[in-house]
Amino acid sequence: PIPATIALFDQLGVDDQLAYLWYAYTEMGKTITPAAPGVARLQLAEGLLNQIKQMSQEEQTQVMRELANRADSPISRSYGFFSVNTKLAFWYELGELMKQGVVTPIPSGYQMSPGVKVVLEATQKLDAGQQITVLRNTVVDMGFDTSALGPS
Ligand code: 45D
Repeated sequence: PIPATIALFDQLGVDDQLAYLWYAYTEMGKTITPAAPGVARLQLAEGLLNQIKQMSQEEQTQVMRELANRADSPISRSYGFFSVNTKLAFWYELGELMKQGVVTPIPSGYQMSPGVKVVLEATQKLDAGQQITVLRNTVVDMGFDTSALGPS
């Protein structure tokens, strides 16, 4: 069930992937204790989060799209160096910042696409540990992996 769920996620477009993460985050917010993402991990991501906080709303959305898109950008490269749990903690914190209104929220009136619904429902059928595995897999490949460039 885990690989199948990840395969469904991989078929989503960039905005649908972001929407999926958002709804997974709002669902999991009830089960993940705020302590879980770990203050230590967030320190590693703090520079990036601070840069994002200072951007315009359009730029914030753009950065999140670039991460999901694996685009080659400075922020995407920095993200690429994070460990998988730091990547999760980073997204978790972005979710918190969106809730606080510091980072631009999901557009009002947004309706999730059928594709997002399918992946969310598949995720909800998994147990908590499996859900985290799915989420690890969704965020690990985001950002730009400089090792893919090979030796220079
Ligand atoms: O449709 O350290 C647009 C543990 C327009 C423990 C949009 C853990 C179009 C160890 C504006 C683009 C393993 C528990 C949409 C950690 C459109 C540890 C916007 C795990 C929708 C860390 C979309 C922690 C946007 C876990 C802006 C499991 C979407 C953390 C933004 C999980 C989505 C965190 C965001 C998750 C989603 C965070 C910010 C799933 C955040 C998700």
